[in-house]
Amino acid sequence: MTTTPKRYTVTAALPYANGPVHIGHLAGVYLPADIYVRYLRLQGRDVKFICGSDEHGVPITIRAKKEGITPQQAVDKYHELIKQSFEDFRVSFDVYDRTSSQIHHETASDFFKKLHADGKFIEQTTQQYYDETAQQFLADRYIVGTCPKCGNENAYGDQCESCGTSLNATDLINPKSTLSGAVPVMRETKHWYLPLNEYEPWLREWIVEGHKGDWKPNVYGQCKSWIDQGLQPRAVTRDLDWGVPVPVEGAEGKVLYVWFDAPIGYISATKALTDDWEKYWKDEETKLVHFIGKDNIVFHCIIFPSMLKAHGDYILPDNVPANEFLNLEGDKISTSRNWAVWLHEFLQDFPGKGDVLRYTLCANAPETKDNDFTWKDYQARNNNELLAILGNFINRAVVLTQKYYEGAVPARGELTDYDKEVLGVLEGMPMVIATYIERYKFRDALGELMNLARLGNKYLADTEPWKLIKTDEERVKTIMNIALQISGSLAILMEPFLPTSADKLRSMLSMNPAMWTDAGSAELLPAGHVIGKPELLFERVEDAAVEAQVQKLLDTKKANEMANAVAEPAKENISFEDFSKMDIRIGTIMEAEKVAKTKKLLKLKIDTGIDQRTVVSGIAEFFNPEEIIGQQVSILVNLAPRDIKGITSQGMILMAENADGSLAFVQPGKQITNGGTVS
Ligand code: B3M
Ligand code: ZN
Repeated sequence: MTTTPKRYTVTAALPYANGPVHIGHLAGVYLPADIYVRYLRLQGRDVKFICGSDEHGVPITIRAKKEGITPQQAVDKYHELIKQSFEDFRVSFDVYDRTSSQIHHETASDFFKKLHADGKFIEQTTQQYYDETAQQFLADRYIVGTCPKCGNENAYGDQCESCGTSLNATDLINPKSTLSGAVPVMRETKHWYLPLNEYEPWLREWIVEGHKGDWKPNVYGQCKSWIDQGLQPRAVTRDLDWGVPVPVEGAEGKVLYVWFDAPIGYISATKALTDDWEKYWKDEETKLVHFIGKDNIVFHCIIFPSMLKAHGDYILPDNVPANEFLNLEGDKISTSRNWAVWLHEFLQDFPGKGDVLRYTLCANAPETKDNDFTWKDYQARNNNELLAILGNFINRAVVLTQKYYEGAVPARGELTDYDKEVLGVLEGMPMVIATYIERYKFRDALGELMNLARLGNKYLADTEPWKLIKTDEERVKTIMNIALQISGSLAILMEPFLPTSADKLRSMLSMNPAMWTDAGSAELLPAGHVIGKPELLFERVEDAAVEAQVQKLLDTKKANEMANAVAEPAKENISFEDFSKMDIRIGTIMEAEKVAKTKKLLKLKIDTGIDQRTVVSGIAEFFNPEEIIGQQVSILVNLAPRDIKGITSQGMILMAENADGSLAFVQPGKQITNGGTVS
């Protein structure tokens, strides 16, 4: 579409209601979508921003089982949590619905019925894994086994998370049901398939020919490779008891495949929003844009469009600007490993700082490749950019206006070449930023916004009104007028990116609601307009705050290591005679001191009941000498003496090693007389 479309339908992927949302979701999908929509609204375009919770499918049933609750209870809990996080981060959906709603069940059901009645499906009976203990067919995610590619023993029936290979359940070596642990058997089951192969020529024409150079290279490339590999019929039903029941005869116990019903959720949510929904889905003059993460590309570019095409009444997406993934401190974000910054937790730790996270995530968005979020970068973006550039400029402009003119915008006098140059850049800025946004280049758009703030800063630094005020009051009026026009434009142009700060700035400048095209004007804040009092837009992020977050992640890493620790295999058998050669006693530590010039060694004096003797032990990294005096320990007393750093060590203290490498004494469960034997 080259001309301005009549209206827009913008969707953001429906998050599974099986857990809270994290920074990866925000950076990849919801933030770019929100920036785009807020921008369109400022342009006065007719737009509906659609989202909701994806409440069906195996991810939900797995989660519910894990928490010991019903699927309905699980989706109720996470739907609310997710919805709240989006509100808190000011993601401005027109509707946030859910796929367990009545209206969605009807819409999805009707969609299936129409395709069924029109003969768009093929029916096929196949053999599928069945768990005889749990008495149910096993979805791919309910089967684990050894990955044929990399040997990972915990690969799922659809994918190995270790090497990333996508799998069929039948590829797994030694498959096991995660429901009961049973070895699954094969059973016959009937399903409905969408023959994607029949849509191949059309998909090739529509995407490979039609959207070349228009869709993002990562999206286009993935689609092309799917199509080039040849498409197969795809089952759109499942043997599962959670979801939209398959609305035809002979389908008892079967539901629609979650990837069949979920995208229809966009349509149902629009219905829930407005009676006028049809024009947002059926009028060719509507531009449909899907914001998603890269793992959803095939569903939004191949499968859903084929469904829409099969149905016949609907428009197709104009673009699917999918993003790559965001990593966290160098590691893949993972819900199961709790390796994430959860949105609701972020706001508990940084109340009112939603914009700072929005800024960091947009400035570092994974638009063309996977990117990494680090707390150091978060701090630097806040302190060196938001605070030092944007906040500083606004603060100077507002404070000086209050100081010199009691808040009234002064009139401009004669313009220098420099003034004209600055006003020229200002005038062009809305267009520059708009062009980037319309091409889904949100990082670049934000970069230009900051360039405008940089320009404002430089203009004040170069012209130094605070010095000039003593010698040339007239000139200062012009300078401050220009600085205020830049400030006003910033308030408008930053709204898509930093909505809360934009609200603050607009109220600081006492501005009326304005449109995108009002920005850039040299008359935005007319002479005589009275602005409000200065307020700080941003605050410094201190070292301690980000260090605490890094520590939280280190704790998570440690907890994961402990949870995943596998005990070493047992050593070879020994005889009782071998064992009884060891003379192990209980003794008490009498003295302890560090061995000079070493990191790990402590010199201990132990009362073994037999004697008092010296033992050198490599435990200094885990114990302070003062703290262990008086403690009872187990000591092997007949180990041949050894010289360690010039000290003769007589015996060895028994230690237990934790999965993280930390050490603990092997101690008696109650006080034992020194010299008591351990056997
Ligand atoms: N719930 C998958 C995901 O959250 C899925 C998206 C549905 S969009 C129609 O990645
Ligand atoms: Zn693998």
